[in-house]
Amino acid sequence: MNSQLQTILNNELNRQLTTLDLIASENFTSKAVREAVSSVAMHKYSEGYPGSRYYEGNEFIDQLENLCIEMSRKIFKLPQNWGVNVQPLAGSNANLIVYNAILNPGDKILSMYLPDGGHLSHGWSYGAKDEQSNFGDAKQKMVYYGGSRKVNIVSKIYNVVQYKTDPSTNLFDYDFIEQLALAEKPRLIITGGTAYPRLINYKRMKEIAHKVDAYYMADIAHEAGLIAGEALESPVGIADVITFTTHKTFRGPKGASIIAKQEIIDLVNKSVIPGMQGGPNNGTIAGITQALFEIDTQEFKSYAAQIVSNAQALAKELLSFDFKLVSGGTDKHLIVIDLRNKEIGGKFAARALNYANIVSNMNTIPYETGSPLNPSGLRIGTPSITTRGMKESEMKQLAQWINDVIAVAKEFASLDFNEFNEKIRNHPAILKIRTEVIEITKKFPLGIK
Ligand code: DSN
Repeated sequence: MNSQLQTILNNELNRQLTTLDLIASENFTSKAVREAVSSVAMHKYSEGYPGSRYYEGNEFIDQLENLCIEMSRKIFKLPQNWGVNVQPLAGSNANLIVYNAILNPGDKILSMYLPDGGHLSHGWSYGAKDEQSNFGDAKQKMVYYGGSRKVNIVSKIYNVVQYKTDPSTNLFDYDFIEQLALAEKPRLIITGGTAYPRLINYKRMKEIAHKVDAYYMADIAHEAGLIAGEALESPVGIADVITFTTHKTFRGPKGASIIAKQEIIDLVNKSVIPGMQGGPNNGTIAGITQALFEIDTQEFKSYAAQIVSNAQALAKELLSFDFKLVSGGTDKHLIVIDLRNKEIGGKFAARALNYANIVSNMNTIPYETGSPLNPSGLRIGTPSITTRGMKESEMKQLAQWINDVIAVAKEFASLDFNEFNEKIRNHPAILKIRTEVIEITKKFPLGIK
C-alpha cells in the first residue's frame, strides 16, 4: 500500500484502539465482516437482481445476494408475503428509494422534526415559514411546516410537514400526531431518526397512518441491531415499509436495506434499478451477509441486551451528576444530554471530551435554543463500548469522566472556540483522564488489529 495512505490508516487504527467511541451510530465490525467487504465480490457489476442481471458472470453474486436476502428474512422473521432489497448504498438512499417507489413529486410526508431527533432524509428546510398552523396555541409549537430554504432534496421534491415531541416530556404525543395527520392528510408518515431515546409505538403509528390512508414507514437505522437481536420490539408486520442501515447497532458494514410487504418491494426493486442506483456494492452485501450470520447467534442477543443495559446504567449515573437527559433517560442505545444547566454548549463539550479520548457528537435538543453548529446537547451511545465488552460497572467510571471533563471545560466555555481549544487540549486534568481512558481501552481491546 502507498506509504502516505498506510500512515493515515495506521493513525486512524490507533485512534480507534485508544479512544472510547460513544457515537451512537458507530460500531466496530468483526474481522470476518471486513474480509467479506474487501473480498473479490467488490469487483463485480451486477445491475439487476438474482437471475435477471444486465451483465454475464453473476452466477456466484446471485448466490451471494440470495443468501443475504434469505438471512435477512430469517433474522427479521419476515412473513411469507414480505420481501427484502439489500442493494441500497446508504440509509439516505434507502429512504429516497422508498419515496420514489410509493410517492409522486409534491406528495405530502409527515415526519419527525429534525432538531428533535428526526433525520435530514425525512425532509428538511428552514428559513421564513411559508405556512401557518391551524392548531390552537398549545399545539401550534408542535408542528413544523418547514421554510423557504429547502436544504434537503426530499423537501425539494415532496411537501414535508413535521411533528415535534411534547415540550414537557420530550415524548411523542400520539393523539397530537393523529390530529395533525387528520388535518394534513399526508401520503406517507415516517418515524425514526437519530436522537429519539425512547420506544416508538409502531402499532399506534400504523393506526394513525391507515386512518388517513397513508403509508407508514419505520426508519430503524439506529435500532436495527437491537431489533434483530430481540432487545426491542420489531415493526415487522406492522409498518408498511422499513428502512435501516447496517453499520450501527447492526454491527455490519456501511450499507442499508429495505424490508416491506412484497407489493411494495416490487416497487422498491424498480426504484433501486433503474430508478436511482446502478450496480450494488457486492462487497458490502457480502459484509452484510456475514453480519447477519453473526446476528443469528445467542452471543449477539446478549450483546444487544447489554447495549441497552449499559445505556440505562450510564443514564442513571449521569443523572446522579445532575445531568439533564432528554426525556429523562433512555429505552435503547442512545442518550441525549441537555447541557444547558451545565453552562456549556454541545460543540465545546464534545471537543473537550475528544481531547480526553472520549468521542461523541454535539446534538440539537427538542425546542433547541442554540444553533445546529453550536447546539445545547450532546449525544452519546453504547453500541461501540459494548462491542469492547464493557458492562454496567464501567458505565460508572465513564459518567465520572464525562462529568469531570465537562466541569473543567465549562470554565473556558465562554471563550472563542479556538481559544477554548488551546486551553483545553493539554489541560492537566484532561490529560490525566486521557491517560486513564487509554488504560481502559487496553483492558477492553477491540481486537481489530
Ligand atoms: N449519521 C447518522 C447518525 O449519526 O445518526 C445519521 O445519518
